[in-house]
Amino acid sequence: MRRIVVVSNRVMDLKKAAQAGGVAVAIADLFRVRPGLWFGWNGKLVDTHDDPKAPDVRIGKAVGASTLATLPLTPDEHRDYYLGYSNSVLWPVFHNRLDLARFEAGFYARYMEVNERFARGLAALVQPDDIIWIHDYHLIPLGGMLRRAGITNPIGFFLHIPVPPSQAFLAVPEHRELAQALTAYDLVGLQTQADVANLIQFLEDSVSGRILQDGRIAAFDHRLAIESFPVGIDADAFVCGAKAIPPLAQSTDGVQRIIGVDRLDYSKGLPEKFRAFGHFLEKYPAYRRKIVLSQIAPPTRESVEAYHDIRQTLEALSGKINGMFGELDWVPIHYIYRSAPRDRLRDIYRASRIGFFTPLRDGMNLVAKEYVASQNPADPGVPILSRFAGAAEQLVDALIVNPYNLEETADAIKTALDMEKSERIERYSRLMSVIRGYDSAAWSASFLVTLEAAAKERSRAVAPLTPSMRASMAKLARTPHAPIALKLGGQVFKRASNGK
Ligand code: GDG
Repeated sequence: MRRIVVVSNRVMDLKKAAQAGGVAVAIADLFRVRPGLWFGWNGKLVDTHDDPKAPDVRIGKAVGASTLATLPLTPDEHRDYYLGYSNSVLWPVFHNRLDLARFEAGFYARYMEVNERFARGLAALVQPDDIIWIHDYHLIPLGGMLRRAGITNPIGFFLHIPVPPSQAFLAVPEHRELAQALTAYDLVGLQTQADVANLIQFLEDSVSGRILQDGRIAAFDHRLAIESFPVGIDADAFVCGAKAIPPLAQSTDGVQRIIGVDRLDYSKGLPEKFRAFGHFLEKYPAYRRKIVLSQIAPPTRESVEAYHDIRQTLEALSGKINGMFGELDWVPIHYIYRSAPRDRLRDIYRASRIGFFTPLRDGMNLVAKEYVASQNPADPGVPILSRFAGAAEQLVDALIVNPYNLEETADAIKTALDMEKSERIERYSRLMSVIRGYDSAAWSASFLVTLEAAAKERSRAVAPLTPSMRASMAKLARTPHAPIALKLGGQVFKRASNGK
């Protein structure tokens, strides 16, 4: 079996990754079934690199058939590459918040420098048969840099965050360089089909990319495949059947819980969520004392300026709503400014009648999928989901809302609370079939098989698809909820439609 080289900004201990949530879990799971190398920043800062040109890579102890290879950053690199270009330029622009982007001199140069360091370190570790899978916006230029270092292996890139409309992307001063960097990959994977459309439009506008007959994009002298692979979860890790859960502290008979779990990020729409909940209490007074909103909001990127005000805004809003509607024995909003243990999250999801996930923009939103998977099949809760979360493309049986529309969001809370059990069960079953049909294992497997096929296509003149790849592609075509038809090696592999 070919070794998978996963590259991401942050690398963590494989045991800790399984507890961390999000995509770290999927990577840890992938390494359980395939030999792998995980390469990236170890989270440490060093004053200087001994040799500014040397990559400074540390090889960790192998766990099973997998190894971690990490490097530290200097404080300057962390400031300009991570907090600067990655999180003060690309993150806000990709979440369509040009107003929060800080196009500062020096950020991009350091972003390129760190990517060069990653490329030098990784190129020395790549073996001829490896498949290289690079993750996220911190590392867009890395694939092209590896190519220039002579690496001919399949190289794929997956973007976890949304692709903005072309006009917003074009505002980034280095948009041509980023476009060219993206075209160096064999495959670019995105969360949704809307993202695919945005990226193709951007490549047309930025570097005159053209769509070829086989669906790939040609730009410069490269051809790349761009497809959507919606990130899934390990559903079984959340399912607990009909098992009763221990009661939550503060749970009172007759009081229903609405749960929100979001990093404290401006993209997650937390002030809008609190306002919509306040509006619900005002508009539907009969529900007061019968409902609480528990919002878990772990802090994130606190040293980035754009994040400074969110905490204060939320504290003020929750204080205002609690002051306005609360009683001596009922507090409407429980706002928790720290993270909860992963096994506890499942119980909290399950004990909540509504899952409230209303980001203003989100690549996917795994929390919405985790919430559904944790429900009691015999008496499930209802997810309310923003139409601007990538998950809305798949989870069409959630109550889909526009988070900017307080009226609509407040009404969705009422609809969810009033929903008959039979309808809740029907919606839950359809949602679960989507979540199980394309879980985290299907996500990584479909990305990797598509990447291998796309890389073969690059050198098709000399190497046709192998029988085992052909079999994998045919299997992928039968996977429900994996969108888009593939046309590779002169053959069409049409995937099953979304089952709707
Ligand atoms: C990015 C994209 C995309 C959250 N709070 C706690 C906790 N979590 C875990 C959740 C979930 C993960 O973190 C969060 O994933 P999301 O998808 O909701 O959001 P981002 O962190 O913004 O992730 C996003 C994702 O990448 C994957 O591609 O979906 O759009 O922005 O697994 O459970 N885990 C624990 N305590 C918490 O308080 N233990």
